[in-house]
Amino acid sequence: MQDAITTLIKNYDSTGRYLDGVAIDRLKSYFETGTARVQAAALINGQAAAVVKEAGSTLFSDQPELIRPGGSAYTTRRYAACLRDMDYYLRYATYSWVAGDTDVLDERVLAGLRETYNSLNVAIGPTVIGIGILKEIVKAKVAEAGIETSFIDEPFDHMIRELGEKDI
Ligand SMILES: CCC1=C(C)/C(=C/C2=NC(=C\c3[nH]c(/C=C4\NC(=O)[C@H](C)[C@H]4CC)c(C)c3CCC(=O)O)/C(CCC(=O)O)=C2C)NC1=O
Repeated sequence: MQDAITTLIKNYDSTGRYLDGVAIDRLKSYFETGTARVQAAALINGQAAAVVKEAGSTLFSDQPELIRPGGSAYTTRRYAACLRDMDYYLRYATYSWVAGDTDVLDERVLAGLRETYNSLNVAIGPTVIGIGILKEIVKAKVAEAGIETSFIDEPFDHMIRELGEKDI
């Protein structure tokens, strides 16, 4: 698993270069947002269950066919699995803020996920929409707490991009 610093050092080391201006600027901006990243993670950790619940309600009221017979989240087992997945997306997004890198998402969340969803007939389009809903709820809460939000979108956008690449 990589973070902002190990990714950068690996990149420079592989070509035997000293850190240059570009590298220093990147490190500076990571350190400058460091406290805010940790504060945002702590804020969301404290209300993760409520965030997931709200995101689920919004998703199912926007896309009611999901919870009707034949829908991707129909039956309490599938409904619960969907909310659990939303909780995974949220928790790993907080790790990614702290790491300043999306590698943790590739490694722990996205690897093999499309194949799993396809084999279980879980709808990918609505999942992508659900991740977008999580992003908006989280961003509003972080902004409301007076914490900088510049880094909030990155992990959600990464998951949306990677998961939504094909057949939405
Ligand atoms: C930490 C990394 C990680 C992820 C991401 C993960 C996802 C994940 N979601 C699953 C199932 C599922 N995921 C969903 C999700 C949804 N259904 C919908 O209609 C919505 C669109 C969506 C919620 C937004 C559903 C319904 C299932 C159950 C499918 C089934 O077994 O029938 C499964 C199959 C095994 C299981 O049910 O536990 C995995 C592996 N597991 C992991 O360990």
